[in-house]
Amino acid sequence: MGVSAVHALLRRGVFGSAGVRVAAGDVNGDGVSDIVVSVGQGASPRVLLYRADTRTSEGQILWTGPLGSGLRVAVADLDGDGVLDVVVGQGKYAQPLVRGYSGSTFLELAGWQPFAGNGFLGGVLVS
Ligand SMILES: [Ca+2]
Ligand SMILES: [Ca+2]
Repeated sequence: MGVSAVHALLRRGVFGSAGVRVAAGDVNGDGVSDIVVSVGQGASPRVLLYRADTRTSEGQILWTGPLGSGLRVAVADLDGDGVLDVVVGQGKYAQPLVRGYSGSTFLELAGWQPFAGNGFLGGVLVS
């Protein structure tokens, strides 16, 4: 799946009208960049991973957030294995959560709650 394929999904309205955030990087270690797309604030916040090796228009769902919160995405090597992982931050009006996922196994690698306990609902940016 390349950028043009994601663009085609956007044109078809697959992600609704809430807007999307995109991060790119090789998250399964095959040397080819993959694309992570999160749906912005709106009806169905979720994070989809489009790996280049699967060549499918159906992204792997990594996280579905609470209604209306929106999700932000980035890539970083969270476990130090030399392969980028997917990082997701929960947006405004929900608890500030950050989670990390393996792009190879799709399993959650890490999860933490910055600003816990102070009622902060301003959203978490990840980069
Ligand atoms: Ca890859
Ligand atoms: Ca890693």
